[in-house]
Amino acid sequence: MSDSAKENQNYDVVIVGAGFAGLYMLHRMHQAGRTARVFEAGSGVGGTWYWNRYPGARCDIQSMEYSYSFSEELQQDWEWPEKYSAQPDIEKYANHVADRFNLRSDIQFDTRVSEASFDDDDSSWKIQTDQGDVVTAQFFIMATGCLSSTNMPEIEGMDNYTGDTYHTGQWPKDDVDFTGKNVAIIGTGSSAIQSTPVIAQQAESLTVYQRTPSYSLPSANHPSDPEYVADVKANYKEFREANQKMPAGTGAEWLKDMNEPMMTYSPEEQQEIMESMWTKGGFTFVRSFPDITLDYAANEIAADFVRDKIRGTVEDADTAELLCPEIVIGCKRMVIDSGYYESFNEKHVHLIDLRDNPIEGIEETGIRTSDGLREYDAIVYATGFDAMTGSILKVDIKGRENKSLRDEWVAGPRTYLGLNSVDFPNMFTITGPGSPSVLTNMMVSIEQHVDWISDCIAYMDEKEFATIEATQDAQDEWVDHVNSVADKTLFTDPNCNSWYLGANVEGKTRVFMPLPGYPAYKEKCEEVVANGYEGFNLA
Ligand code: N01
Repeated sequence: MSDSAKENQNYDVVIVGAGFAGLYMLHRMHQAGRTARVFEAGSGVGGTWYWNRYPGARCDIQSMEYSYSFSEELQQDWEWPEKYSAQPDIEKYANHVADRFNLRSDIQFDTRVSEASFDDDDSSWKIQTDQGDVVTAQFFIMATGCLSSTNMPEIEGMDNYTGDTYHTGQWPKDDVDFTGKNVAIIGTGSSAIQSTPVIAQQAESLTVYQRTPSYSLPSANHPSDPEYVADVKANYKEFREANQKMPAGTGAEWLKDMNEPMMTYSPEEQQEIMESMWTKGGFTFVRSFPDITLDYAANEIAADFVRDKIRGTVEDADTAELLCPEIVIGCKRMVIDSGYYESFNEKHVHLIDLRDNPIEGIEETGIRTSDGLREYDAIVYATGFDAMTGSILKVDIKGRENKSLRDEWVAGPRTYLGLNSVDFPNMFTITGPGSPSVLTNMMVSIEQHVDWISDCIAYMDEKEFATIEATQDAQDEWVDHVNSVADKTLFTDPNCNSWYLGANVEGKTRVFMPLPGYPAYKEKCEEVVANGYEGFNLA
């Protein structure tokens, strides 16, 4: 048992994770005068921004939006150096928040929650950690993040490799120096695309192993513009409110002049609009027209536009062609980059396309594909995450009558509002599957969920309810609702194996996990409360 381990300690609330969700949840519990304990596997706060410290890690939501709104003083005081924040600045912010709101003393670091079980007799949760803690709590809250359980592929022979091995999602805290090294990176999602140009600056050679090309959009990142920042800060409340009305809780500013569906414009006008959105940088491009992610014809025109940009950037025509994606644009999370395609114009950066030349195995010195062995000093796995459910199901969670959440979710997660599941009373998932979560600015969704849960706990206290639990009907209807909304989009295209669908993890059931459409979801949550927590049993 660790020095800090607790036995038989009882708390009002146990929170798993000290990322942005866990920190704000703890703050709300402090404000309400409740006892709370946070268990965090890392040695510091920040969650995904603690673990993903790979070279080039950067947020794809603008800094003025990717920050808490709950404290006017905090949002006025904090200065972001860049339009899109780099990982070190976001981690610094998380640490500032932890100190400013006196959160550290209730966070136990280097501690992973291993088991949690609901006791029907006294309506409480028993929580156990890998450090020997055994504590109880009335409420058990998973603030584990949507992208925190890394996905490490099983490739034959990988354990025999004698060089250095890294996963972007579990990057070491000590500086990694690739100077003079021959480096391989496996994967071409956001993490690989962000790290490629930065690793390429150091490494002797960098080889990118691509299985499915991604669509990447230029970030047009730049140092923060003081005039713009002053403007936002002068009207921060209105700025946040405007974003709350957006489908993804972000982008009110650049979408204020939203265009009509693509086909209402001439081909020349379509190109002009896309060019102007492309130049603005970031996700603006996918919002050039409201139907890009809804209509196959519009989608193909937008995809062609990006493919032409790739061909116009990458000098070697064969490499450019290999980098051009074929899938529906936007069915996987769009990537925002700073100089990814340009990297392939450097002589020491190479692309191996795995579609014609698959990996056969990893050997002591390198990676073997069908065309032979290439040797490396280091291999970087940028192979993503067991998203949305991975970290929740890593904990062995048992609800009423010893029912296992792993069993209940074997055919995909089943929740009501992404907040709670039948047979798991008083357990909440912050930005859980079935809520907009990863399809939004996460900060917006985190604050909305934490506020909802905090208000719910206060309500239960006031009315002297001991437990809250989704009803079977409400949960079944909600799961159907999430599926039917997703089916109206191109997210569920059968040729697209995204992590939204769990299709990137071998053996995981293919189900679309987040819910598109933040404002309608938020209204639904408010309506549920207004109707006395409709769809929940309060006992
Ligand atoms: O992971 P991914 P990620 N052999 O799953 C490949 C967020 N994020 O860490 O597509 C060979 O997107 C896999 O290939 P394929 C963001 O939401 C945000 O990059 O399955 N390749 C794919 O290319 C993002 O979407 C930020 O064919 C293998 C890659 O690995 C999410 O995190 C920054 C393989 C994994 O891509 C995940 O991004 C970074 C194998 N066996 C991340 N297994 C920002 O805020 C997997 N791959 C900007």
